[in-house]
Amino acid sequence: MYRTGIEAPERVWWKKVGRHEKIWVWIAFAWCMVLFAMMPLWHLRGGQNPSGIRHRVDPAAYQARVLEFVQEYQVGTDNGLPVVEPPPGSDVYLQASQYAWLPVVRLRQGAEYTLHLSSLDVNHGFSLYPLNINFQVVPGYDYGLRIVPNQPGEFHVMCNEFCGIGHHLMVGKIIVEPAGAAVGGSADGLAGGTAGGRSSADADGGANTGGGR
Ligand SMILES: [Cu+2]
Repeated sequence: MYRTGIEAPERVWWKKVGRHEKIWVWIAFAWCMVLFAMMPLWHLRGGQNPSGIRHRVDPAAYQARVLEFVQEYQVGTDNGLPVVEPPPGSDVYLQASQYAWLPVVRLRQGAEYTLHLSSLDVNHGFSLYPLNINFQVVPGYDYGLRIVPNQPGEFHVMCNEFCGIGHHLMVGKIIVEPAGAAVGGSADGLAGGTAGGRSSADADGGANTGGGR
């Protein structure tokens, strides 16, 4: 017998979707909706948004502000870099450029500061070793993070965004004085052995662990 295209096929000629497959489709759909809802939820309730202010800034103006900050509060030098000790509650200006963090900052445990971060040239990444802190440093933008240092010690500021040939050398320093220690004094003695050979090894470690973004 011949069949032609004019004859209609049987009414239900396809195989119906199985019950289990339907269940899986609904589970997958429900999970997609959960993830979809999590995006705004993370933004609003995740506690991961920057804590402070952010606005546009001209890199030259930012550099000038950093120099002003250094002149106002410099207390010494550390391997040729100015060491700056601003009073509690003040604005702290940290400048990223190829391939240095400027200045070295000395803070007080338990005091609140607004830590400003900006770059003069390309994107850099602020990560505080050995803590798990990570922040983008973008030219043209001033990010002011409200911070309260809660543990004393010397912390290395690593660049974790590949920024050029000298990226691995880009190591800065933040010193946190324990609460109750005497304020002021020279920072020359603080350079010690940490700013030389060891810090470049730290920079390699920081670049490897932080560069995966
Ligand atoms: Cu870098």
